[in-house]
Amino acid sequence: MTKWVGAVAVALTLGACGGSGPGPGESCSPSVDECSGETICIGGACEAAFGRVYSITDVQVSVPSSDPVGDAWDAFGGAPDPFIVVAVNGTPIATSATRDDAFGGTFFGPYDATLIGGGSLAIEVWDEDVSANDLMFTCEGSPITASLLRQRTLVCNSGGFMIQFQIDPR
Ligand SMILES: [Ca+2]
Ligand SMILES: [Ca+2]
Repeated sequence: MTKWVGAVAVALTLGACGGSGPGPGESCSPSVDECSGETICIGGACEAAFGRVYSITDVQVSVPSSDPVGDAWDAFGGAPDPFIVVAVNGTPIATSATRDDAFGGTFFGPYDATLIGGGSLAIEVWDEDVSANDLMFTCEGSPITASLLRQRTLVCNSGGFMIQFQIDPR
């Protein structure tokens, strides 16, 4: 099965970049997080972004009506049966329930992930099959950076595949 790997695309929600935002311990707003470096806005102050737990919620998935080769996802023209796997640094840490016969849906979570500097975060979308499950696509930040985490909402979108999810420091 073809594995499509997309980069995490940054949603265009940050204000003007290039200035130096607040640094460690300085005040900030999580709604427009302009913390700088490896910090993220938590409780009104810029805190270390890594070595902490993030909660992933509201994972919205959609997949195209056929696989990358143009075939139906399931035998006899059937729709896929998607579930997601959250992986940190290449290790699966959470698996969702499966949605039967659906070209997408929302996986609410929360899925908790402890992120480290230079580490990776991936959300894989699988099609549950009778024999072997098919990996449909992967949305990955490798590395997952503080600037991505400050967005709070991350999106991968390519070739008819889409994942959008919320990620917040706990
Ligand atoms: Ca299938
Ligand atoms: Ca099916």
